[in-house]
Amino acid sequence: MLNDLSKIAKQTNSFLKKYLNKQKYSGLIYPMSYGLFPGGKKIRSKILVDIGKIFNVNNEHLIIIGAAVECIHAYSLIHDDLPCMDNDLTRRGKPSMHVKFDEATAVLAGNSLLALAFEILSNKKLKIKEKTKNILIEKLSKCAGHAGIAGGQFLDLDYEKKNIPFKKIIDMQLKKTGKLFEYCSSVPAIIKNSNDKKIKTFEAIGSDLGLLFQISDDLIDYKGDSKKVGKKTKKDNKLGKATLISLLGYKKTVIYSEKLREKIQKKIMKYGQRSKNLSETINYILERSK
Ligand code: GRG
Repeated sequence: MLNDLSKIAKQTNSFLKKYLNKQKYSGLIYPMSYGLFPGGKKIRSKILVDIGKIFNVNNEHLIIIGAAVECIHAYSLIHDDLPCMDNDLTRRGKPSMHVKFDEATAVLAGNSLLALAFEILSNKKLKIKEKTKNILIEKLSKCAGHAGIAGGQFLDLDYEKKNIPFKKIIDMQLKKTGKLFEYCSSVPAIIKNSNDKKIKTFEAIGSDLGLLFQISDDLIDYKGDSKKVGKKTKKDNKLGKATLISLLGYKKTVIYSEKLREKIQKKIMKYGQRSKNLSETINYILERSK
């Protein structure tokens, strides 16, 4: 298990619990909590914190931004499981949101988590410069929308049971999964007011990390240890999903993922000891699929 992943997960959950407790009561608070807790690994927050270490960013800020990202991520999983999307009955080791409640509740709790993410980012608890905050809010909106996660999911569904070429599969995965990783990887550079070149460098590292994570997720689905991931596996093949495995086969996909890992490790090597945690996270992402 990765060094401080569970510590980051605890800090993120603790922030989110306190934040939800302070909300005015509504019938959606319970379903929203169901979608957030105990929650998943918090790998996106971990990447924020790891890269925050390279830039020496205040951890408290990163936990709050990570909490916002985790709300969007939780939302995407709730909608991903809906019958009109991937129709999954289990998530994070328990019944999916629409199974536990109903479809309308899953749609509305998901939407509420998306809104909550932006409420958290714009809240005064996040004590960073207003100008930086605006940049972070604008960037996260773009990552979540049609050019990001929602657009990627649209392609994922559109590509089912079709022969999709390599470039299009990668583009879809970079949107569906890569965009949130890209976001998390660039936040520390943005907070430190780095130049565009540096921000772009870390966005590219994030895209690669997201792609690596998605490929690893696909490999796990292919190998099929459902206990390990808390959701049904061997689903991609049944649904006719366009993945690197469906295009290249299992072995070639493993080779591709190993090369991608090497590429990212090389890129971060120059940060020396400060990138040690990130380097461990990169290895963890791929080791999970073995
Ligand atoms: C606009 C946010 C938004 C969503 C609407 C439904 C949808 C469009 C997008 C779904 C995108 C999706 C499900 C991508 C898959 C990403 C992925 C590999 C998820 C698994 O992430 P983990 O393993 O999950 O980090 P845990 O449970 O650990 O948090």
